[in-house]
Amino acid sequence: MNRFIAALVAAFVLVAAGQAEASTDRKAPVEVRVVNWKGEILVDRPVVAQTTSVPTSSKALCFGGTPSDGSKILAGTTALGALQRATVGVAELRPLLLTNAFDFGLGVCAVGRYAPEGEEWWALKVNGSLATTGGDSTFLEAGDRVLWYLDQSYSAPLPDELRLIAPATVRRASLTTVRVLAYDGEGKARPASGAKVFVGPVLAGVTDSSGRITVRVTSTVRLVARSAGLIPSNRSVIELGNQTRQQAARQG
Ligand code: B12
Repeated sequence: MNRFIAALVAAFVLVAAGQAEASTDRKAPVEVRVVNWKGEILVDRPVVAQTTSVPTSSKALCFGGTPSDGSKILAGTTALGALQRATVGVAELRPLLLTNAFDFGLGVCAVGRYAPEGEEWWALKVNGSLATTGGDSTFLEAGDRVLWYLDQSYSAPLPDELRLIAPATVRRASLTTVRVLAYDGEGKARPASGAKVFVGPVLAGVTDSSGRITVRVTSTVRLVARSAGLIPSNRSVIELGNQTRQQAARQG
């Protein structure tokens, strides 16, 4: 009997721990990038997205229909809510111009001063795949990677999206191998060979046929990968563990 109670208590503790972890996860950030077809990275930051209010506008006519001025509360963590929060404090990306003219959800016409002209349009990708629902009904999990991309033309296929994978920290100044992948619209990844990898503003070199390149890390650095005609990668930071500890020791 005692064993039965002990098992019951253990099971309860496990469930409670699982729930605590799940609720922590909900507060964990998603990664939001806003990029245009000229290759400008307008935002790349983690966001703790939660219930968010967004404006709608009678001037949001990019999809046609008859939108109206108002606002909508987006419950939970959505790709549109994440965009709204990621652009806080970035004057050129505010406000969002959103249409509510369609019963299946909100559409993004403009992100601040980035308003599509001609055949341009704002596309939404999550974890490399084109979303099949609008931003307000695309729900996110902790750690998801959201890309809002101002594409040059809806008549041409969307360019592949680069992703740079690097260790978050290295223990000492060293040569470090990073990898670059290219995702198509369906989220299928392939090695991105011939991609240029920049360490800060400096070109470190070009990836090999497996998408890899070795870079020298002597301090905390920020990397980005670019390739003509493709969507530039996330900005990836590699921290130098030693330096962080030394700095902490000096400050302490
Ligand atoms: C053409 C099209 C587009 C074009 C529209 C512009 C143009 N000049 O043609 C472009 C490429 C811009 C587009 C974009 C997107 N689209 Co679209 N699109 C369509 C498509 C294939 C045809 C629409 C159409 O012409 N209907 C005929 C006309 C006469 O009817 P209409 O009501 O006036 O059509 C308008 C609306 O559909 C509106 N529209 C189109 N897409 C979307 C998406 C959202 C979220 C909203 C609010 C409005 C909207 O634009 C149309 C014409 O201007 C439909 C699929 C379908 N067969 O309906 C998908 C469809 C409407 N799109 C869809 C989606 C998901 C998107 C994107 C979110 C994709 C993405 N991952 O980025 C984006 C919108 C992102 C944003 N900025 O908010 C979904 C919507 C599903 C849902 N329940 O949310 C559909 C149903 C496709 C699907 N997955 O099955 N789209």
